[in-house]
Amino acid sequence: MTYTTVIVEQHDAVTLVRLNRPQALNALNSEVLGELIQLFAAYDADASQRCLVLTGSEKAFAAGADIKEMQPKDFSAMYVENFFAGWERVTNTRKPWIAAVAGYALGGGCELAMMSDFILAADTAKFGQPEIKLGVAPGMGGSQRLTRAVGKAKAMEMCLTGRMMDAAEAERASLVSRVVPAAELVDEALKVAAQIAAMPPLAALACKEMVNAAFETGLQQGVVFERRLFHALNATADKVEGMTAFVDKRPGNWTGR
Ligand code: CO8
Repeated sequence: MTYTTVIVEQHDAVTLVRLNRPQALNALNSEVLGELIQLFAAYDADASQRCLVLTGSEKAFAAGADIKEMQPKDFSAMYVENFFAGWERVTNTRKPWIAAVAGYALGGGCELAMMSDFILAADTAKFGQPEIKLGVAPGMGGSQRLTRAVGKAKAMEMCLTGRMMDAAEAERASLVSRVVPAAELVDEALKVAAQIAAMPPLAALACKEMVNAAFETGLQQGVVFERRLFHALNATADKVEGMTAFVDKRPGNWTGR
C-alpha cells in the first residue's frame, strides 16, 4: 500500500507510522483520515505485526484537524457527510498501539493521541484543546477522553481557555505514561512497542479489552468481564506454553493460539 500523508516503516513485528504533512504541522484532513483508517485496518489484519507506534515530527505530532478544510463547511455539510466520524475506526483498533508525541498535539492532534492505548511524550510535547478560539469545541472525543484522563478541573480549564499543557504537567496529570528526552522519543517508543510485540498476542488483546472496559462499565461488571477473559485465556495454547515455560525456566515461544 502506498500512502501520501504518512510514512510507514516496519521494524520486525512493530509498525512505525509517521504523520507527514510538515507544511501544515501534520494537520489532520480527510486524506490523512482515509489513509490512517486503511493503515490501522491493515495493521489489525496482519498477524506478523504486533504493535504500532504513531508519531509526528519534532515540531508537531499534529496541530489539529485541518482548519483550512473545515473553514468553508457549514452545519449541513458537516452533518450530511458525518464529517470525521471515520475516526471511530481508529479507536476500534484491536491490537496495541502507542502515540509517541513530540511538539504540538492540539485539538484533533491531542484527540488522536488520546485514542491510542497510551501516550509516550517527549519533553517538548504540548497538549491542548484550543478549538474554542476558533468558535468551535473538541469534536474527536477530546471532551470525553481528556476528562477521563485528567479529571474535570484540568479538562474544563483546557477546553474553556485553550491553554496548552506541557509534558511535565501531562505526566503529573496521567495524560501520558512517561516523558523521555525528545531525541530519544522514537527509539524509546519502538523499544516499548517491541516489548509488547514479544508478548503472547491473545493476552495482549485481552489486556486492551479489559482496561478499555474500565471506561465503559461499572466496577462490578468490569471485574466480572476481566475474570471471564482471564478464564478464557486458560483455553489458549499460549497459556499452556507460558506457564510450562515458567516452570521449565525458559522463555515462552508464542503461537498466538
Ligand atoms: N490546520 C491547518 N493548517 C495548520 C494547522 C491546522 N490545525 N496548524 C498549523 N497549520 C499550518 C499554518 O497555517 C501554517 O501554514 P502556512 O505556512 O501555509 O501559513 C503552517 O501550518 C505552520 O504553522 P504556523 O506558521 O502557525 O506555525 P507556528 O510555529 O507559528 O505556530 C501553532 C504553531 C501554535 C501550532 C499554530 O500553527 C496553531 O495555532 N495552529 C492551530 C492549532 C489549532 O487551533 N488546532 C485545533 C484545530 S480545530 C480541531 O482540531 C478540531 C478537531 C475536531 C474535529 C472534529 C470533526 C467532527
